[in-house]
Amino acid sequence: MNKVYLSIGTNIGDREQNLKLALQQLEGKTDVSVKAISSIYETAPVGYVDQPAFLNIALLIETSHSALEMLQICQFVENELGRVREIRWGPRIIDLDILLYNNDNIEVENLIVPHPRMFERAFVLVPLLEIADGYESPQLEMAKFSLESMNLVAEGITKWKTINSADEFL
Ligand code: A4P
Ligand code: MG
Repeated sequence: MNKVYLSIGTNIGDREQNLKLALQQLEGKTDVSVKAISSIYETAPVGYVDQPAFLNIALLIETSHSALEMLQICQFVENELGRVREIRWGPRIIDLDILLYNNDNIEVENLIVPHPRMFERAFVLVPLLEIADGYESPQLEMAKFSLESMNLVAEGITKWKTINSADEFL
């Protein structure tokens, strides 16, 4: 089985409901099993700052799908939730990004793993490290190291809701 960490973000509409719908869609896919879900964090927008605050979570998934198949699944879920791509880094109903796929380094035309911007983003690292399954991988070590140098108050990261399990959340 492959271990995949995903990051999910939303800042339009009923944000908590968007997260739930995304999770339900993922759970409904064959061979996708959600093993851990982080708390929900409210986070200040990064990149394009003139937009509402986000809710962000991280998930740990076990799957037999390849990384490219997981990307297709993520994009399918984004489309199902009605995502329209307008401004890069702009407001979105839902964004599903692959953070890590096992310990692999992948660089193909439409997929880069580890996610190229994850190590500089507290809104990714805080939820990820909450559910990180040990620090045996160099990538998680790197995530931990990167987060240590960040000021979470300055980065605008606050815990919005504690989530203990996917079952409880859905
Ligand atoms: N792509 C390449 N690598 C990956 C990967 N590891 N996972 C490609 C997912 N997709 C990957 O993504 C553009 C292309 O990236 C895809 O076609 C895919 O083939 P997109 O989702 O269509 O467009 P985007 O969301 O505008 O780009 P991206 O790269 O997902 O944006 P970012 O960099 O993730 O930024 N601030 C807060 N607080 N919270 C957020 O969640 N999110 C963003 C999005 C900006 N600011 C934010 C947040
Ligand atoms: Mg994306």
